Amino acid sequence: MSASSQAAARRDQEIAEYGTASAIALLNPLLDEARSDAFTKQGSATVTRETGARGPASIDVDKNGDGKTDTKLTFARTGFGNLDKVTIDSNADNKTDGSATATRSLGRVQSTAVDANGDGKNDMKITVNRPFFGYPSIDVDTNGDGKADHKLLPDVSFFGTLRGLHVDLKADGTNDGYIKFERNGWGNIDKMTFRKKP
Ligand SMILES: [Ca+2]
Ligand SMILES: [Ca+2]
Ligand SMILES: [Ca+2]
Ligand SMILES: [Ca+2]
Repeated sequence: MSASSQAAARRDQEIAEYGTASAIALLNPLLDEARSDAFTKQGSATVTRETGARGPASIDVDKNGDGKTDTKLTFARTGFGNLDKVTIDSNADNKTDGSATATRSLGRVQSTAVDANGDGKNDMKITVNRPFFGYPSIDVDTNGDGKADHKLLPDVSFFGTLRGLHVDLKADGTNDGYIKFERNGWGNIDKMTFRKKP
């Protein structure tokens, strides 16, 4: 693989995996905030990775910015390192409440079916859109009609690095929130912070 196609593969994986995690864990607080129309404290999510791995092993989400974890996501991978399943502990009591199962093609995540409350019914489908030109984005369908109700759009730097995701809460073309990625010295995503407004 050339350096530029390696960078593109990395960006694709980051958008797919951190976008999926963001949709599961971060969209709700942003939606709540949009509904209440009151600006509360900024939330954040802390990423843990296995040594040498690019994608997350687990993500601890502090939805309201009070320093306490509210939701935990744990990522299971195939032997090839591809995302397989996400376990959701929605109230951080170390008991599983739901899960999300990824569908892949050629190792890349295409979509993820989310059963957020563990009742066996899917509550949300997260799809990675890969246009012919431009960067991948994330569609979130919460009512099973095949149309996106929320969208996450990549914010890519001039040099091609993924800086974060714009959140279009109503999928109406207006960005209502922003999820910022913070990276460590090796360029891996360590932390995500989210706020209302683009
Ligand atoms: Ca909290
Ligand atoms: Ca739980
Ligand atoms: Ca469900
Ligand atoms: Ca829909």
